[in-house]
This record gives sequence, structure tokens and C-alpha cells, in this order.
Amino acid sequence: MAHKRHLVTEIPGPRSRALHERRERAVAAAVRSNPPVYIAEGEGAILVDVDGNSLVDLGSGIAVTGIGHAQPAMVEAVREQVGRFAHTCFMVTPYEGYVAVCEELNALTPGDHEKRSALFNSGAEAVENAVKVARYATGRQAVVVFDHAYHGRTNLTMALTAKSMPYKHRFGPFAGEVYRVPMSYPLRDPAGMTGEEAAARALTLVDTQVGAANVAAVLVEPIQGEGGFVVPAPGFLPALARWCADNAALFVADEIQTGFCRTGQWFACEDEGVVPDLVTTAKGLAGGMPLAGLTGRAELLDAVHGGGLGGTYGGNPVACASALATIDTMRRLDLAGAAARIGETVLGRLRTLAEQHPGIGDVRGRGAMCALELVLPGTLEPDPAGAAAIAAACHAEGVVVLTCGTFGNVVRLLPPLVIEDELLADGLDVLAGAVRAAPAR
Ligand code: PLZ
Repeated sequence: MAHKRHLVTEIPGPRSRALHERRERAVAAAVRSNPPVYIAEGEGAILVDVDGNSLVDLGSGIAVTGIGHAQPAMVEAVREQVGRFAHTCFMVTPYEGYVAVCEELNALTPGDHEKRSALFNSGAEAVENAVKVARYATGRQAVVVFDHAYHGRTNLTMALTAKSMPYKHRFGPFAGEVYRVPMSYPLRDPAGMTGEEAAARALTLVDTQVGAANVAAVLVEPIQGEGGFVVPAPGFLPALARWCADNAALFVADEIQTGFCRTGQWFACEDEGVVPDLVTTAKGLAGGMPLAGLTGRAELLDAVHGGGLGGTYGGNPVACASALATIDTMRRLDLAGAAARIGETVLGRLRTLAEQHPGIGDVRGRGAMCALELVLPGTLEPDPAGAAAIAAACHAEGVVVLTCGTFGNVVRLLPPLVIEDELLADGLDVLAGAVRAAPAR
């Protein structure tokens, strides 16, 4: 397959449009796709659609395919495993792959203390289980979460997620004992506010309104994903972790989007030397197969009674084989290093772009997790229409980018970590063209 962007029809092409009509009669309208381009195959950072268009993938299926599409070692591991057995249920008759993935998670997550892991199907399920373990192990109930947080779409994780539309609207009632406090959001916080000050702002509310003695867990994304790629000011995460240690609450890092080399290290917490009590992982962990993990201090996970955690498919053998091949590929190709280099290239380009375009209010991110926040020029007023126009223009040219943010005004880039320099440069050229072409406001 040629690793080059190449369009042979308009986007979406006639076959994609035909599939879309079929889909509208079969698939719940609430499940959306943007762009509605139907994929036939992929390789590395290239996606080929059903009309034969080759697209540059700067989204990785929302930070999942870090190792790239159709990565040969992963494909082989999955084929081999599915040919031996596809499922037994680890709670019925166990198998080595589950154990080996837990060993990897225990070794790779921050901190050299004794750890245990459990495996699940989705990120949301891992977060739910983090809360279960935190409540069980501490004997407390309150869970502290942040503005702009995203933790999933199940009932408990909807309560943990901040944004109403589209995630929560009319889906209540929500789970209780969830308390939301302000995030460190340098663009929108008072000028010069440090990470420690932002943490104090949040923790004062926790102390006065929740009571430290009631807090089971402080749950935070080290860099927020769906909420807008919000990178907290330095010092924010360490201050939260310190407060947790001082108050016998658990510091839980949701590394589902940031983990597995995405931000230039195995985990984003490492950037400030923060060692969480519990870590949730998914997405990049298994390179595209559904798998999620909960990892943490041995005494916390081992506190829960036998049979208290589990599920039919959690840690499915095919997903575990995929994870082991994915982790091995990340090590072999030094994809953390690759992500750091991608970050230098992308942030450099985006900063130059921001100098020329007053609608770009902020450029931020780390490693291969970078974003532009669009505002009305000269203000902090969010410009979701600007972000949507830029994303649409990229899609029309065959470059898959995503939007995010509480205000829907952030364009985010999550390229596969194996993307070639030329493809990345081409994708960024298209993005720059889309920014230039966006209607002036
Ligand atoms: N925690 C930090 O980013 C998933 C969701 C897309 P699941 N993010 C993409 C959408 O609109 O549903 C995510 C995340 C963080 C938890 C989750 C949830 O992971 O595997 O989607 O359940």
C-alpha cells in the first residue's frame, strides 16, 4: 500500500454515501461518525476508504492505534491466538496472556512498588472499577472529579464526566457521591495562576464542601482528552497527589487517552514524577482490540473480596495477545521517543500558525497529543464553528482530524506514533490550509 494521501473521489465518495444511507436505516441515529467515510483497510497512518481514497489518519481512532493500522506483529499475534482459542473467560479457565498483560501493566505504570492489575473491556469499565476499588479499600464514598473531565458513558462514568451535551443530557439520574471542582486550565484561569494555586482552589472546595475524611479518590486525566486537551499548569498534579497522600485518599490517574507512549513517555504522569495509587488504561494498550486495565498498589486491589471484580470478556485472550504485541512494538520501535519527536514537529508548526491567525487562542499538548483552541479574535470567546470548519476542510482534503472541548472549539491531533515525517508534514500542510481558509470572524 502506498503511504501517501491520494483522493480519487470527493469526500465522502459515492460508495461511502451509499453505505451511509444503508446505515441510516440500520444504525441508531444517536451514534454519529465524523467524517462519514467508510474504511476498507489501513496501514501505518494511512486509511483507505471504500471508494479507494487514501486518507492521512491524524486521529488514530481516538488515540487507539498508536502502533499504526495493520501493524504486522500485532496482526500475527491476533491471528495466532484466535486460531488457538478465542475465549474461555478468565474467571472459568484462565490462560497466560491475561497474566502477562497484568505483569506488563504492573511493570510499566509509574512507581516501583508492588502492584496488581485487573482487565476489562472498555475505558469506562476500567474507571468504574477504579471507583469500586477506591471505595472498598478506603471505606469512603466521595469521588472528586474536575471541570471538563471525560471518563465514559456508563451510568457511573456519566456522573464523573463533566459535559452535558451530548454525554449526559436526559440520561440521568446519575450516580451519587461525585463532586466536581475546577481544573487547572492555564488559558482560562487568572493570568499567572500556578499549578499549586489551581490545586489549592480545587482542594479548598473539597475540604470545605466534601470533607477530606470522606474522599475515597481524586480522579484526574493528567492531560484532559475529550474536554479539550487541557494541560494543567506544572505543579497541579503533584499538589493533588500530595493532598491525597496527606489525607489517606487515593490519587487515581485516568491514563486511558494519555497512556501508552502517547505523550512521549509510557504515561503522562511521569512528566512530573507523579506516582498514582491507581491507574486506568485502555485505548493504546491493545493497539485496536478492546481491552482496558486497572493497575494499582497491591494492597488496594487485593483488598476486594474474591469474585468482586470480573466480567465475561474482560482480558479476552485475543485482546491480550494484541496488547502483548503492541507493547513489544512500542518498546522495539521506541514509540515514546517517536511521540516526543512528533510533538516537537506538530507544536512548532501549530505555534507558527497561531502567530498568523488571531482565531487560534492557544496551542497546547505534549508528544503526539496536540491541539488548537479556536476563539473569536482578541477574546477568549470559544469558536466552535471555527473548529468545525477547520475539521471539515481537513476531511474534504483527506486528512482525518478530531475536535473536542467542553465548548467544542478545539481541533486535536492524535497521529499514529509510527507516522512517517512526510505524511505528518502533509497532514499539517492541509491543516494549515484549512486554518487559512476558515471564514474570518
Ligand atoms: N477516560 C480519559 O478518553 C474515552 C470517547 C469517545 P471507553 N475517550 C473517547 C466518545 O465520544 O465516546 C475515554 C477517555 C478517558 C475514559 C474513556 C472511556 O473509554 O473505552 O470509550 O469506554
